[in-house]
Amino acid sequence: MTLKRTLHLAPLALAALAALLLASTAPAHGTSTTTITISHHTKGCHVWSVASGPLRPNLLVVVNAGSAIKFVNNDVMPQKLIQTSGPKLRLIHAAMNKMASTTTVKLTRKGVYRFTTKSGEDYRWAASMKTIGEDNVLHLTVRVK
Ligand SMILES: [Cu+2]
Repeated sequence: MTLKRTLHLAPLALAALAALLLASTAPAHGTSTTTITISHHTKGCHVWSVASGPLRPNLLVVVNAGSAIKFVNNDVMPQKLIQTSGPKLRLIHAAMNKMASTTTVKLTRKGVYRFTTKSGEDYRWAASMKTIGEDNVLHLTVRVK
């Protein structure tokens, strides 16, 4: 009974959700969402990149206050986002422990924020993947102006 009702309402709910998503992604006053993706790399095991830009262990991003950064973990192991300095943030879902896990950080206060990640063990299906050299420690500096 409940299931039938839910299914019947699904198209409406989807439309409402789509409208919400559109509203929340519209930039206001120069704020935006920057996507930073962690990916697997043979040399150094993992790197990250801003908006599909160059793959590096160290990144610098400058954004306006009120902007957000969305992290996507496409590495073959869990990556936990850790803030090491800057105005204190409450990180939600910081442990990105599945393929394509994400966490979004909203930066409302001006300042310089620094982040790193703590890597976990390779996912079982990726255990045979070989890497060259020491594993990178990822560092990100975000300047919010
Ligand atoms: Cu890795």
